[in-house]
Amino acid sequence: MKKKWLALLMTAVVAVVFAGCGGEGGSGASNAPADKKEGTQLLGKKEASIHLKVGVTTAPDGHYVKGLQAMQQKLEELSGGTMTLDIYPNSALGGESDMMDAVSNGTQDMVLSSTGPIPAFSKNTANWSTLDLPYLFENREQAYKVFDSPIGDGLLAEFDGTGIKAVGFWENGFREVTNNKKEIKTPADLQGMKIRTMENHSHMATYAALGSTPTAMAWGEIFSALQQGTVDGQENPLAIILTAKVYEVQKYISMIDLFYSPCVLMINEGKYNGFTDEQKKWFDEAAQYAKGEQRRISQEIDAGARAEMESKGIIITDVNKAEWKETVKSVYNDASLNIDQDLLARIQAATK
Ligand code: EAX
Repeated sequence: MKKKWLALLMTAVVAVVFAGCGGEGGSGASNAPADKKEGTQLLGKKEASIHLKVGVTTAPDGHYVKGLQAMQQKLEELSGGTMTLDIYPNSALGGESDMMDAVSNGTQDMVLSSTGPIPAFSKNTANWSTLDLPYLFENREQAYKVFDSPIGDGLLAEFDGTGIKAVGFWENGFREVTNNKKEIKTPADLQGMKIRTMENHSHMATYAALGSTPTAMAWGEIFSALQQGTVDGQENPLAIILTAKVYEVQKYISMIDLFYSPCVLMINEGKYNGFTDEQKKWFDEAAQYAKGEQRRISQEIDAGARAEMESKGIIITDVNKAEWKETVKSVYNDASLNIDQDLLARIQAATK
């Protein structure tokens, strides 16, 4: 009899110990502090009365999420803990195109999206194809100068009436091309390669002009596509290639800096308009602060990414960008891209 009680007691002790560990789905998880991860979500303070659900396609330790965490913290500070962000990385809420639709119809509060799906989103945003032209910006300073100017404000205002309020331009970065076959030094090396691009006509036209076969798909599909050979390569900033661990399936990176890619913070228009004036002030201030933080974090990750990946055996190649610029300049005359020549002229004047 005594042994049976002892066995029952031991079982009870073991059950209590495991429950307290709070693993991903363990009973302890429900006791985890609200601002700790649950799955891959990065949830704001449970006590907040307003939780804004924001999705990204990027990894939890990437520059998109870290910028949103800076906004989450600042918003909690400014609002006295009454407002916060619940952050969903890794395409948990879908691809960028899906999430833009969800924010527009109000089934999702916010998204931080690259410009990939924007040109197709609404007739109001036809201008955005212009932003994704190759070699439009030589460096970050030129990009920030344009996006933080009345030119950028005018582009954000194009979303008015679409169900989305476009809040600000954050940073994705200069996009480099990767593949698993060989070093790419000149456009000729890309001939015949299938390259995954964003769902973006300017990017697709550019990779076609380089002699490759552009294949548009949502970011969440990239790993299976690379592993199945549906595509030979992809293109993204080093910060994405590093933090999404693309280098684990792509041996070669060529520093072509083909596009400067911003990303855009968006909130459902009705959700924002429903805030009190004070809540709008807190939200706007937190978003403005986080934009600077996110750009700084992007630069930090980018600065260390090359050395980190080269230390893992990745072959990173510098190219003669003049040759690449010459090869893709025809894209600027591609009538199918609906390029806004006036906007292009204003951007080029601002970056002189
Ligand atoms: O927005 O789809 C892409 O390649 C984007 O750069 C990525 O999802 C981050």
